[in-house]
Amino acid sequence: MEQLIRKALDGDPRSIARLISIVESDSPYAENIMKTIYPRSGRAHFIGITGSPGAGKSTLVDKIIREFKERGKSVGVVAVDPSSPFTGGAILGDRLRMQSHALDPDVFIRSMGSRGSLGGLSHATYEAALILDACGKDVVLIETVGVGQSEVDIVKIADTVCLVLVPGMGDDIQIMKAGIMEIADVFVVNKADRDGADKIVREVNVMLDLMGERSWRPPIHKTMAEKGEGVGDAVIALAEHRSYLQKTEEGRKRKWRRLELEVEEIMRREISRVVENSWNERKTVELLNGLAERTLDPYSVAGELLDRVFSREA
Ligand SMILES: Nc1nc2c(ncn2[C@@H]2O[C@H](COP(=O)(O)OP(=O)(O)O)[C@@H](O)[C@H]2O)c(=O)[nH]1
Ligand SMILES: [Mg+2]
Repeated sequence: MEQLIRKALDGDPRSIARLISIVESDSPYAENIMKTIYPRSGRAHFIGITGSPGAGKSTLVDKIIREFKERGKSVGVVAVDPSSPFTGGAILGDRLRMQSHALDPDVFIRSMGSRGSLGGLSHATYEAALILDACGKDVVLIETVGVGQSEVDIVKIADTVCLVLVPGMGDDIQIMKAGIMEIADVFVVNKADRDGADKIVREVNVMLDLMGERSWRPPIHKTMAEKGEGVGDAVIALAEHRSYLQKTEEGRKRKWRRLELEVEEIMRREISRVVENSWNERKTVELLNGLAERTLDPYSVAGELLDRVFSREA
């Protein structure tokens, strides 16, 4: 294991892939891997790419990789694929759309299943990004499924959130979707070869006006991801947002909030695990019997179980 981690930290793609698989499988080694990796992380720019399915996120990621590479940056990608509800397997499409980098040792692309939870980002998504960071990637792109919670959750992981919109896809709905406008740091209006791109740009501008004065006004970039047009300017905007975060109080706060969330996420998982385990304990069964007979109430039972959780080893 130690050797595997060392090779990954040296940038060996196969070792990186193995580490991510181990973490993704919830193996008992995962915690140790993350503990060893963590001090080496914290350098990469995490960029979330979100937007409705079919908006062109994967196509765009492929071109964003190229732009960053031209600027001398190494890039890692974590693409969260929609899992098939039947097989749980990840769809290969995203890999195909990014295949122009398949043989490039400086680019690491990883697809992950979204594990049934509707578009949810699993903790493995974040951990994979941290591994890529520790293993020397300058930029980590995280492509979400673009439905449900993952769209909003990306803000918990990414330094910079890029929201991809397209003409002719129920524009108003895309834009008005609760909470989405607020988390976007850079807007991309993709498929600008189609009619209606300028209309979306205007609508987003109106929305941004309504949201009032902010020290970072998210820029809006039109792209044609298939041809790669406009992507260079969008990438400049992504990099500028990062510089902005590094210089400002808002950036400092956001970083702090992310540290809190990292710990919170692990605490929640640990508490869930303890709660789950407690159902089989004799003491719990006794307490639940008390409930059934109405000699106890659920508040007292929960209180007693929580006391046990918090006095655990410690
Ligand atoms: N017309 C047009 N089609 C595009 C453009 N960018 C991507 N597409 C197409 O849109 C479809 C969905 O793209 P994909 O990258 O898989 O979208 P994702 O689901 O958001 O990752 C594919 O058929 C792409 O070839 C573009 O700029 N113009
Ligand atoms: Mg995709």
